[in-house]
Parts: sequence; structure tokens; C-alpha cells
Amino acid sequence: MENKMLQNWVQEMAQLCKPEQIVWIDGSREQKEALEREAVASGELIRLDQRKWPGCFYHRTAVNDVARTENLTYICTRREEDAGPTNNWMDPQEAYRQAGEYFNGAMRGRTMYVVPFSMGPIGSPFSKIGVELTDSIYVVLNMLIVTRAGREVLAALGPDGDFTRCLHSKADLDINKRLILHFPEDNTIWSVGSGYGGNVLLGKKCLSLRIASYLGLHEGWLAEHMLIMGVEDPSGRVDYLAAAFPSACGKTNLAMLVPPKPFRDRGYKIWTVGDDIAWIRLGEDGRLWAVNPESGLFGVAPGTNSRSNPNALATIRQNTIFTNVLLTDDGDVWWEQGEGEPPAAGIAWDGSRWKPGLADAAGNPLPGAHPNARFTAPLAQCPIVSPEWENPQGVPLSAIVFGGRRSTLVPLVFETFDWRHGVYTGATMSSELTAAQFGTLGKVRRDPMAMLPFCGYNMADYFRHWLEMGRRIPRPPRIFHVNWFRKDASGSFLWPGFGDNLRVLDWILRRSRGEAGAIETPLGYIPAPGELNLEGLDLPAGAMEQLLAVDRDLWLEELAEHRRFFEQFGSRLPSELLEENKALENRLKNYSSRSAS
Ligand code: OXD
Ligand code: MN
Repeated sequence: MENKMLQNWVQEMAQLCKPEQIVWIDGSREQKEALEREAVASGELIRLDQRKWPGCFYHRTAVNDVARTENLTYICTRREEDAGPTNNWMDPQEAYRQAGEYFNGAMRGRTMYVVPFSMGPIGSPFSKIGVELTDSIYVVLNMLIVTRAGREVLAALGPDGDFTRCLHSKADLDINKRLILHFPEDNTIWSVGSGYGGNVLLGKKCLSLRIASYLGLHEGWLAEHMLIMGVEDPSGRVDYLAAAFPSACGKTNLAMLVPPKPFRDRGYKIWTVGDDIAWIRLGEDGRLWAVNPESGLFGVAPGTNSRSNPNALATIRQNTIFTNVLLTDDGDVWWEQGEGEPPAAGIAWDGSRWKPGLADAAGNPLPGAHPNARFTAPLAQCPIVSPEWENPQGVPLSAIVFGGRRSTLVPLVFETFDWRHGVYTGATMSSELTAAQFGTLGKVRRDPMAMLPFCGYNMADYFRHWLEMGRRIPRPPRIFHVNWFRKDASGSFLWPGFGDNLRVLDWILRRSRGEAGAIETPLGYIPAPGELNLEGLDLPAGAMEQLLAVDRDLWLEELAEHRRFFEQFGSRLPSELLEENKALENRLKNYSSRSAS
């Protein structure tokens, strides 16, 4: 069964890139293993010690190509205002012309791989099909993990089906000729000059968030930067929630958390549906239903250990590709804040010889693994993967959770008053930059719904779309906000985090069922004393009060920041958000007089 549009496009792109040959990826084990052998022979991949790491490989990217390059990422809409003030914009014609020069002849002497892939279960009416053309075997092998790829996808596409046209070439990995371009109006993505996952696994951030958010706007659904997880309580009831956090706030860890002992003993269980992306639709029953469009994890290795995430460690024991971690001479891998002592020697992420204790000229320790080193692993290998993770209908959401990293101000948890207030809370989300991100340490960045780098259109329209969705949902999930990172005056975290976060999720879900008590604050509802289950947890005296405190004056300053952030959207900003800002301001002002009286 031939899809003419696909055939023509592949020919056209081959004429541009001029590869020596074209190979269609069929999804078979034989083809995958042949590609692995070829990549090992060329040095693109290194086979790890197969007794320790069966089916696992190592890859190192160019040293200037280790993270998503937001400054080189563009939304190319005909009108600049449709990309909005928070995206880089380029005129589509100019973008095709400029990148066309970089693609011209870029695959000479190389193979062009054609990777048909499905985001979401193959054949589901909610899934989206893409085809990625790439000259990188590393990209093909990663796409075979994070998406469902191969011949079956072509069958699902059929002779007339439409698909996202994804073109990628490493070209010569020149940072001055690197562009990550999205053409939402053409359902097309062009990425050139990079070999780093977030820039080149085009099914992930580029399709499943930037292009999908645009499709969602026009088709009436939401593509979100959210984990999806199920929480099973002792009665066997499983409730699902989706949660948005900016990068580097522990989404993968939360999605796979291990319940604290008293919860485990009583029969609480966690079921992972996804760790990064949720596609959310209105179901026939009036609830929201969420699907994880991916089939694998592309997770950050440093910091992953048996305390932070034992389920991730179990997931990556086999069939995993490690990128930019430390490699030892005997085919083992290691990363900072991982398991065990560092090896006596090895090769660091940048290819240099490494041993513990190395420091740069200024005396800063030199890490063996890049802080953004990654593992790519099949989600099916996760010991607690949800039995529902491939359900084409998805899972029904009882709660939506927003969160960020704030050392002050933001309480451990609050429930918003309604959908509209929830949208305001998501739209004003923020996080402090960590060492893993570019920018000034500790600086607060506004990151609405954790979508700032991923929204494929004007973010003001995105807020409007959220508000409109809310009017259409007969049985909306409740919307909450969490902050695991609040610190005391001496700079220590007030909340233990990790598995203990279940205590907060448990309150959230009981609240959603109408079973948990709360008290009202200007920000929303916080747990009433005794309603958050703290059994077995030894918090210092007064910690809970500090964790839930609402400081009126600091919040009034924060609200001014919200307004400043909104200003850039001008008249395109939905007025509801300014009304919510005003209402919150009034509540805060009254709060002070009430608490003073
Ligand atoms: C990611 C990110 O890689 O959000 O998931 O940066
Ligand atoms: Mn992410």
C-alpha cells in the first residue's frame, strides 16, 4: 500500500540532501541489530559490557551539542504574532531557504533513513503519525525506543493519510549552521546541525509538544509537558493525575515514586503511565482522558540512584542507550549522584581521560558525566509501568498538578478554587534555575504550564485554549499546585521529597474525591491540620506551618511579577487572567486585615 504523498516527499528531500542510499526502517529486530553493528563499526556507538548491560550502548555527542538549543529553535508561522512573544520566529520562506542551504548535499556519502513512527498506540484515532528522515543511526535507534516505529505505522497511515514531515541531518554538526525549525501550518519540522536528543528525536518535543499543541488548538485537545501516573489506594482503587513541572524538577522521579513504608505496608502502589508528555482529550463521559504518546524514557542520568528512583534504575538495566555519561575502560557506565563510588578512571562525557578529584583552573570539580547526560530506555521495562499505559483511550484524570522549584513563598500544596483559577495558577508557574540550566543560578523563570520552550503558537492563545477547554468539560479534574523545594531560614529543604511526595498526592486525590479536609487561604485550599498523612515522618516542629504559610506581602510582590509577565502578550491576553490576578490581590488584602483582627 503506497502513500503517494510520502513517496513524493521522500524523493524531494532526497534530491535536496543527496544521500548515497535510502533505507526504510521496518521495525524488525534484524534490521535494528544490523544498524547497531554498523554504528559500532563506525564508532557512533560503543557496545557496553553485555553481561552487565545486556543490549546497551554508549554514545557521545559533540561537546557543543549536549542540550536543547532554545535560542536556535524557531516557530515559523506566516504571521509573527501567531508565534507570540515567547517564541523565536522566522518567516517560513526564509526558514526553508536558509535551512535548505544547510541541507543541500548534507547527506552526501551517507544513508538517509526513513523512520515512520506513531505517537500514541499505532492505529488509535488519537495517535499522530510522523515520518522522520535522518542521516543518523543514533537517531534511528533512539526513535525505535521512544516511539512506535516501523512497517505497521505505514499500514496505519494508509494510502491517503497525512503525517508530520520531519527532516533531520547532522550535516557537519556546526553550531553556526544549526536550526530547529517548526512549521505548524505545514505540519513540518526541519532540524539540522545537531545530534542531541531533544533537538533531533523529532517525535518528542518537536512533534508531541510544539506541533501537537498547535494541532490541539485546532482540534480541541491539549498537548502538555506532563507526567501521568496512577495511585492505587489500599482498597485497590486507582486514580490518575497529570503533573507539569519545568525541566529539572524531578518529573521522572515523581512518575515512578516508591511509597514511604507506612503507605507501602497498607497497600499503596504507584503505576507509571508517562514521565514527560500527556495528550489530553475530553472523553464521552465528560472527564478528561490522558495518553502518553511516547513509548520510552529519555531521562537525565546524573542524580538517578536507588534512593531518588530505583524504578528508573531497574528500567535501564537492558536495551538502553546511554549518552554523555562516564564510560569506563571495561564497558561500564557511571554518573554523578548515581550508584556506588566513582570508578578509579574512565573517559568523561567530552572524550577526555577522567579520574575522581579532577578540577578546572578555578578549582571547580570536573564531572565525569555531563549534567544533562541521558538514558533512552523502553517504558515497557519499567517495573511499575501501568497496565493501562498503552490503552488507546488513555486514563481518566482526577487531578491536574502544576509545580515548580521555589525556595520561598510557594506552599507545599494548594488546591485552586476552580478551573479558571487553576489556569491562572498554571499560567503564572515559575521555577528557579538550577546548575543544569543556562542562566543565573536561583533566578526565577516564569514557565507557564512548563510549556515555555514547547508551545508551538502564541502563548496568549494557549491560555485562551485552556480557558475554553474548561467551559467544555462537564466533569473537570481539580487543579492543584505543589512545591517540593521550599527552604527554611538556614537554607535547608523543609520537605523530604521523593517517595514522601506521595503524602501530598494522597491528599490531592482524597480531596478530588471529596474526602479530605482543607482550609481556605487567598491562594486556594491547603490541607487542614491532620489531613496530610504524616505517619512515620519526623518533621521538625513548625515545619508544616512553614511549608504551608502564605506571606501576604511577598505574594503581593509576586502578583506584580505576574502582571509584568502578562504585559508582553498585550491585548491578546485573555482578560480572565487579569481578572484572576485582581481577585487574588483582593483576597490577599482582605486576608491581612482578617489575620490582623
Ligand atoms: C526534557 C526537557 O528533556 O524537558 O524532557 O528538557
Ligand atoms: Mn521534558
